[in-house]
Amino acid sequence: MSKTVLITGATAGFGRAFAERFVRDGHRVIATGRRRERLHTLQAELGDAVLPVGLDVTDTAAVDQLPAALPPEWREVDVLINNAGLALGLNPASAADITDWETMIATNVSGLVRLTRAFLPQMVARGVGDIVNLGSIAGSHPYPGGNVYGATKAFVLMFSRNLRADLVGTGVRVITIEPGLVGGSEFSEVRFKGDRDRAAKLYEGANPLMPEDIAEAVAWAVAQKPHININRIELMPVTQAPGPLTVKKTG
Ligand code: NDP
Ligand code: 8X3
Repeated sequence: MSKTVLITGATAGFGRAFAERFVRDGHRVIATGRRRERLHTLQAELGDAVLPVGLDVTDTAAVDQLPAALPPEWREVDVLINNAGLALGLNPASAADITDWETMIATNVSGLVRLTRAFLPQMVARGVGDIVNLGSIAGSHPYPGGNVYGATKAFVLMFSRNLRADLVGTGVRVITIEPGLVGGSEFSEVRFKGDRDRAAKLYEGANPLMPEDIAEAVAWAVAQKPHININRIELMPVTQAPGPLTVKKTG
């Protein structure tokens, strides 16, 4: 059955791969993001199954008004993919840029929460719907410089788990996807403020996951029978594993 899938951050990386995958699987996609020209290119490539909608998830009024602003035939969103997000900087907390922290919280936490709140009522009323939230391994595995980024993703995980507690019995499902190192997106270029060489070095020889791999996981989770909720998927490349605890000896 064809579903209507709303994706935040569909202009690059995972979001774009999700759009391609869901359209290929016969679904309709509301593709959102700030870079509107990219959304129109996506529609030109994928056809009328894509509705491009410019949206900054930190624009609270635009998010609140979005459900009613959609064309009537696109308003029943079956799958909301809260994907828009970013890491800014990798400095230790004492040297981090406070505005970077605020931007990550506004996007990864407040934006995601607000989108969810905007679309949940119609899902609960219809007794069906999927909220797919993009967490990260950074939400459960701390690393130097991960400070606020990791904390926003820990929020995403616990918010998702609490949503499950609220939504039990409604038919609405909540799925958290927690990827590790994934190449082929703009994530590190954004984190390193446009330093493409530094970003590229991170993936060199690492055989990272790719956005299509994350799309495969999301498509699989959403395609499960209605009585199955895939709570969490944590996935990493085979080349990645958690590190040991550190002890800095003083003498
Ligand atoms: P990209 O940088 O390639 O894509 C991020 C997307 O988010 C872009 O489409 C961007 O669109 C959008 N976005 C950013 N800020 C806003 C905003 N204020 N309003 C609306 N859209 C916004 O990153 P990825 O595809 O790699 O990351 C997608 C998600 O996955 C993020 O939440 C990230 O934290 C998470 N993740 C990424 C991993 C990785 O290694 N790549 C691993 C684990 C999780 P635009 O600028 O046009 O608005
Ligand atoms: C992105 C993965 O390890 O760079 O969420 O934080 S990591």
